[in-house]
Amino acid sequence: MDMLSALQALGVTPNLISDEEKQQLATEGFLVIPNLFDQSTVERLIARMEALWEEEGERAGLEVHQQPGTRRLADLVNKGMVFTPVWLNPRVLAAAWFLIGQPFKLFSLNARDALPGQGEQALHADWGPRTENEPCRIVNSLWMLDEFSPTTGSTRIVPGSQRLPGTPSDHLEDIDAPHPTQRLALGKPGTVMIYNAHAWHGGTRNFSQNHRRALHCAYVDRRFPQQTDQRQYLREDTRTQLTTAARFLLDVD
Ligand SMILES: O=C(O)CCC(=O)C(=O)O
Repeated sequence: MDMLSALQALGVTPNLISDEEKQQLATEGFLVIPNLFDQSTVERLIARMEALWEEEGERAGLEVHQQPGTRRLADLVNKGMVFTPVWLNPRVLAAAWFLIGQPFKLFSLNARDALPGQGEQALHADWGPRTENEPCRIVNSLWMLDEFSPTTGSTRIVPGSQRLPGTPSDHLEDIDAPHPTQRLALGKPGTVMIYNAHAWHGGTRNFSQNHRRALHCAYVDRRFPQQTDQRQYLREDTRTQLTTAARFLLDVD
């Protein structure tokens, strides 16, 4: 199978992302889509994630990394078919295809919950130092499962920073400080922010007393390694439930 046939089989067409949305992705580096998934999906995803946090305890997130001030989960591809519509969402795949412009695959599917009073991160990209004019290698999508407001630990992102070479530290004195042009990804549960993950971004502090749970679903140019190597991690019971196109997206056959 090739990329175009896989995308076609998964219901992806270029017009799932409008010209205006493409323009925003190209210039600002991110796009916020409200109501991409409904309340019952939010509830089913949260129920499974909470069960996994309970079950995995101190090991939760270890396949990728743990982070003080947060609860994390990793390799969600193999932890419930409830997550399959997330990593196979046609609109997000259309945006990834538009931005990467090369055959791509799933990079990782993780969860992150910024705990009350914690969760702030330095500005960073989800890639190493960007070389001059390097094309987009990686696209991330952030699935909001709790409300993202200015006080609940929303993600900040610096529009246009996806075009800058190097790392945020090459340009900024203090990568922890608020950036003058940063924007907050805001939305109700069911909202998704898709972003060129070379753009500088980071979690902010959750000033509320509530959870701030999100899924991070990222895609990478096929020529680069996955964060979670599905040739190593794919479980047989997951494999048997996936179509050829879905397996192509995991790069497992
Ligand atoms: O969850 C968020 O707000 C962003 C998290 C993030 O960028 C990261 O963990 O690298």
